[in-house]
Amino acid sequence: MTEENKIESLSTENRLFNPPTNVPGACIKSLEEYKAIYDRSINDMEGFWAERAEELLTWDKKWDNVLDYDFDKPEISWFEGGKLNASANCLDRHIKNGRRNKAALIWQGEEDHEVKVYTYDMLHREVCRFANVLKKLGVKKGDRVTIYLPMIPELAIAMLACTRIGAPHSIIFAGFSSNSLRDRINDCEAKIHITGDGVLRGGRSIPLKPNSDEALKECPTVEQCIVVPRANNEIEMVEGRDRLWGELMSDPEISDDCPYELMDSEDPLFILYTSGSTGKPKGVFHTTGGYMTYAAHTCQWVFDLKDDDVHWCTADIGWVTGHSYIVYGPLALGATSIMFESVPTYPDPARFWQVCEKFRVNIFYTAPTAIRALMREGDQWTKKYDLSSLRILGTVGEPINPEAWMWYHENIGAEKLPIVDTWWQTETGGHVLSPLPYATPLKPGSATLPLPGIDASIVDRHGKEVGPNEGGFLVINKPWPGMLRGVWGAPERFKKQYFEGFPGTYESGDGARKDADGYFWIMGRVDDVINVSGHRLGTAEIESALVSHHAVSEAAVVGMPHEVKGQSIYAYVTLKAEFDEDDDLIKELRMHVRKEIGPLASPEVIQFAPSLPKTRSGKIMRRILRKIVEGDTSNLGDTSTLADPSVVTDLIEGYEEIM
Ligand code: 6R9
Repeated sequence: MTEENKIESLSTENRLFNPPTNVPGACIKSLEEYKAIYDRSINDMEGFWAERAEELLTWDKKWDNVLDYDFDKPEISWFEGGKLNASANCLDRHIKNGRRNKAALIWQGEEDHEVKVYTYDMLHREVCRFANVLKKLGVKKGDRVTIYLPMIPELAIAMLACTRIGAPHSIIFAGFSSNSLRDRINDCEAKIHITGDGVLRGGRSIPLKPNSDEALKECPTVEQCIVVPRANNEIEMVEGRDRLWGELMSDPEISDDCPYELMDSEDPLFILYTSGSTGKPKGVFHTTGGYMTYAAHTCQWVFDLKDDDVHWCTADIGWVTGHSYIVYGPLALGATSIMFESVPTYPDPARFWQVCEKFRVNIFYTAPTAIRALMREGDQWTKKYDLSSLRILGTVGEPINPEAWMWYHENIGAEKLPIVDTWWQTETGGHVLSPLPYATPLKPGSATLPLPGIDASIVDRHGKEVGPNEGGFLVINKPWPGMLRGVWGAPERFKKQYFEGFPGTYESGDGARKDADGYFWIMGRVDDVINVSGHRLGTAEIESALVSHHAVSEAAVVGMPHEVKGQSIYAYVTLKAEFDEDDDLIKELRMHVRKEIGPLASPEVIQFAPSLPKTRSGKIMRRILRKIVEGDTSNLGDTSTLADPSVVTDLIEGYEEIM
């Protein structure tokens, strides 16, 4: 029986893949080099980060103090006294240093022929113009602007324009409902709201403006609403409140030049609401100097990003991944970043690979959910295009099941490319646990080692470090520049959520174990742990055992109330396209899990599900699945953040048929 304060691990994964080492020009060339840098970064944390901040960013005034912090209060401040501007770091300095005509953003629209390329100079001009528009509308340093747009260039332009004038932006996924939108706008008390007429997604057109209109009825702080046409929808303009982007931008009074605001290192840069929880949204906020240092630092080392690389992160900018690895990280480094409007399966499941070939993509970063979805469609799609430009692959968002990792490795990585499985959170600002592509030996399913500057541990409920392969709570012992500085307007919540559980450390909320080589294996959210007869099991290992069966493409497990065991395992399973749902397969899957990781983990019930409830960023919402198996469907919490709320109705029907 597991001790009450730990999580039991059943995993048997032990494949190892060595990276190419001593690659000429690589940022970090070997495991030894990583270890030396890591040790230094922990022993001389301030010295390490001061060097990185100096090297990566242009500061208008250097800081007085590298770090001040107290996790008990909590208060964290990096590079106090330093002055800089994020948009100047992403644009102005590149224009002066020879990248003026380099592609900054390549926008690939929903249809293949829709491409827009913005050079650094062009992007700078658009950003300055829109910054001037915002100023003309009365936006001042410190005012908040909410952005609710599809993946179109105006989204990146608007966010950089906000940072240029020191107005924190809060981007809200264009998939969120009017209620979610309203709550977020009110929570940050936005002055200006930017919206679109609609979203194009996989051949469908989804209206957006009506959601904004509905929300704004109850948002007293919003003075003006700016509308960007994209989907050819008819736009109903509210007199006195609504303005069209194009009209504002073509105003002859608007200049191409907008001097940037000098920001203090600790001035807020943006607020981003974390999705998926019930109750009041949580506005995680980041500040200028630390976040920018961290985004640039991780983008450079984890992707080994070089000047002539084409970097493609497939995330939506409404998710933190898009903030850090489509916009702020790549642009701070002067790279070329692709912004993709569409979905992986439109017009067919080869879209990602076709876009990789088309733009000769070097670094490709996506989510396990996308990999599993494409794996489900079969291998034939990956073979249609030339993927030889790819150099580094990455994943983020959920634990990648070893089988999905192997599929990615074999079909996209030609069995040789490094895969960086990056573990991090909205709150961490950038990657925290991750391989370095030319240094770290890889184990499928492990986010491997902490990045330099990160002091992470696995502890039991009392904060005591656990032994090798014992599961526990993942905490971070020291601050890092990219960590959140607060929950907007809710200092008590900030303290309670992240610093009270394990005093003196940052609490991530994830369960994990560290193996004998010091590799981290994420076991899932601590809230999702399943307690079977006193054995506390993480979701990730059981799901991975299911996905390792050749018929399965995706699985989600939750705890179902059980008279004797306390909880038993209820599994939702999505099959690959060519397999049929039948009772024999259910038996086979149970046996398979039993064989892979043991009888304890064998699911009591298996329900076939053509799709699973996911957030817009592709995370399985186990909270909803748990409610279903607890028979508590009257109160599913906020389901409006789901990518497709109708999935839930199907699952409830399926559950009722079985039980
Ligand atoms: C960047 C992002 C954070 C949560 C995090 C964890 C899960 C993210 C992961 C991963 C295993 C990885 N997560 N990356 N789990 N391996 N490589 O996703 O931010 O939306 O705030 O989610 O996502 O559970 O705590 P966010």
